[in-house]
Amino acid sequence: MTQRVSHWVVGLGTTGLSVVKHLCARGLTPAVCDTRLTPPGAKALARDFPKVPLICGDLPQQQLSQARQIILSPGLALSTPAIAAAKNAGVEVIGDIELFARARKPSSQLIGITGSNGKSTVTSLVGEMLASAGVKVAVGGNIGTPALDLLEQDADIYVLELSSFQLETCHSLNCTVATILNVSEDHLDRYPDYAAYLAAKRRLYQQTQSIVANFDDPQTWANDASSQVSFGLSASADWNCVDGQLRRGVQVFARSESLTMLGRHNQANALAAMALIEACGLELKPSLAAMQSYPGLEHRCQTVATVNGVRYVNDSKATNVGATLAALEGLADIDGDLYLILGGDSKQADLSELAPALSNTKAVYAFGKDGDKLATLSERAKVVANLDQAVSLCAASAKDGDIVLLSPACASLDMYPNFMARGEHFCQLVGGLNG
Ligand code: UMA
Ligand code: ADP
Repeated sequence: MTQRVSHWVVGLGTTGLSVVKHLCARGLTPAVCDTRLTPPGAKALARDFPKVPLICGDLPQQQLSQARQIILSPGLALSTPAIAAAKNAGVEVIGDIELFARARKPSSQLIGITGSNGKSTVTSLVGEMLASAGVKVAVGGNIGTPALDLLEQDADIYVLELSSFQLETCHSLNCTVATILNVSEDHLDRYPDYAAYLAAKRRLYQQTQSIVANFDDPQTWANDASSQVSFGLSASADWNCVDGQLRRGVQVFARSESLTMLGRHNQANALAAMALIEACGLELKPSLAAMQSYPGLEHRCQTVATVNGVRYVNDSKATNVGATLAALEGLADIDGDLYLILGGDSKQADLSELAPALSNTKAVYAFGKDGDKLATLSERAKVVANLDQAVSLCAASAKDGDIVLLSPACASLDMYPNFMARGEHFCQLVGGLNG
């Protein structure tokens, strides 16, 4: 490629493809590069955008440094040498979310949702609640549909799930309301330290008109806490849960037992969703039935089956310690014994916070890359070869009234393509047990 290219799209996954589509629709012809030899979007690019060149393997550092703009996919860090060099040379480096912010119609409202856990649940819950109230709503971002693809829908409100990676490369979102649901250790394989991860999340608050914060997690508070609306499980939060009632101040909106979603953390998620909708200036009443009947998303604390009286729960999306702690807390009151399956890649997290919670379990089975580390957390923990062995050992010991919980506290990528595949494997193994 001899001609100087003004726009480079770096990364050709779902984000990269959506960026190419967006730029081409505006009459630009970008070039694309990806460090992977066969990036997932390569076939679609050749089919739909045959004039867009693609370089795979080493990033073309010299050409990137001569670009006008680089649109970086979230899977690649800003510190990637070729990207850092281009930035130092004065090239604008942004992500797909920044492009979305610049292109959305000014009259639309935007709800931005980040946090270590609960993002997808709250994002889809808010989407369902708004849709049931007749609002034209589009839901996407880190949850799956790339933000730029949402522009094809004529929405009045956009609801975006935003990862810390996406927040690193945007600065002009201008959300109507934004929330950081909670922050606990995650992605420490990508950040130099926890402070850097938290700082990436907090960038969201510089790009919003109003803030919904978690009363129980000061890391999520606005710099000027008097300007925020809070949600939390204590009476002191603006949106609170007292005596089994979900309330705004003392006004009751629903009973917590009316929620289909299980666990205390999902009560907090419902409060956050109501606070976000209120901040858009909308009545909540038309959305409450949808909130109550919302079943939650697959692979998040989901009962898969009950076999011989033993309940099997799939929480494969628990890819960090905070999510597994929430699941264990949610199941703390069961009458029977709890068997826990942990395992995968901890992403260099400090796992020690899990240790006290393991005292409530009957047995813990750990597998995968960090199986050995996980097994040192409790005397009840044993290393096993894989999920198959973990499920069969649980099934051999568990009795009527017990629970077997897959809540790995780790990413799945050491053994599975993604957390969905891990959760489906668990469902399959449970399906194969003799009832
Ligand atoms: N990669 C390379 N070389 C490249 C580009 C990417 O090796 O040149 C690798 C990355 O390190 C990563 C993988 O390829 O492991 C995917 O990266 P990507 O940027 O191509 O990802 P997309 O397919 O565009 O998907 C991204 C989000 N993925 C990530 O941030 C890693 C998706 O979130 C998101 O749904 C999608 O954009 C649409 O917005 C997934 C995710 O795992 C669910 N997110 C992380 C999380 O939730 O913990 C942040
Ligand atoms: P995210 O998109 O942030 O990963 P999800 O809604 O997909 O969040 O849930 C991921 C994991 O976190 C699941 O194991 C789920 O049970 C758990 N979880 C959901 N909401 C919360 C919360 N508010 N606090 C802690 N854990 C949560």
